[in-house]
Amino acid sequence: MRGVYLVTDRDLCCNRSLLDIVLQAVQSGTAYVQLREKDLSTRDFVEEAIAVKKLLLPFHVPLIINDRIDVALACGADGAHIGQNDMPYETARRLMGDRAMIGLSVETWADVEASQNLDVDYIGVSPVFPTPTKADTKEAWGLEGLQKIKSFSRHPLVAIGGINAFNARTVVQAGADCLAVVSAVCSADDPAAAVINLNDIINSALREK
Ligand code: TZP
Ligand code: MG
Repeated sequence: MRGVYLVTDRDLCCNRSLLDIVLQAVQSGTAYVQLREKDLSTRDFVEEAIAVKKLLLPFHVPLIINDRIDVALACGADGAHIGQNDMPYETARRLMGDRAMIGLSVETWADVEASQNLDVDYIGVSPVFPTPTKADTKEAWGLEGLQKIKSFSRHPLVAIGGINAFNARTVVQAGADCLAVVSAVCSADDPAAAVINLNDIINSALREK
């Protein structure tokens, strides 16, 4: 895994259409899109997910659904992202099949250790920095925590939480394979330019490694 991983938040799109932000993001090189809806009805979530899947298809960008395996199956998503209180990994894998991409958030060292016994496709290091976007996070890992996970984990690392163009370079240097962002793209004046800039930072940090 590598690149910009967009996690959506309709409330942070500054009254712009979520689909339009996603389109701009993938046109500018976003590698993964995670649809994250905490308040939509199941019907509206499925409808939106089908529309986003259709939008992503020509770009070959995988669609990952947050929390909801039922929605992921209903829209033909490429994967799902689960947290520690969501459906257990084994159940999600059984329902979604071997080819699905399944990511798991790790919030504590015990989570990191437990994840090594699971064939997840990546772990989401959550949160790297404190962020106003998600209220109920545990203590931030910081760059030191991220480094420690990198040296221990067999899984690719998707870093999330407070990541932006100012700190992206240090997050890649600390071991993130992929940078997951919400506000840095959803709330950007120019979401397309934000993605291009983040990709430039990621690529130059990786070249120096
Ligand atoms: N999970 C951990 S932090 C977070 C999620 C969904 C929100 C990250 O948002 P932002 O705006 O990129 O800090
Ligand atoms: Mg969750």
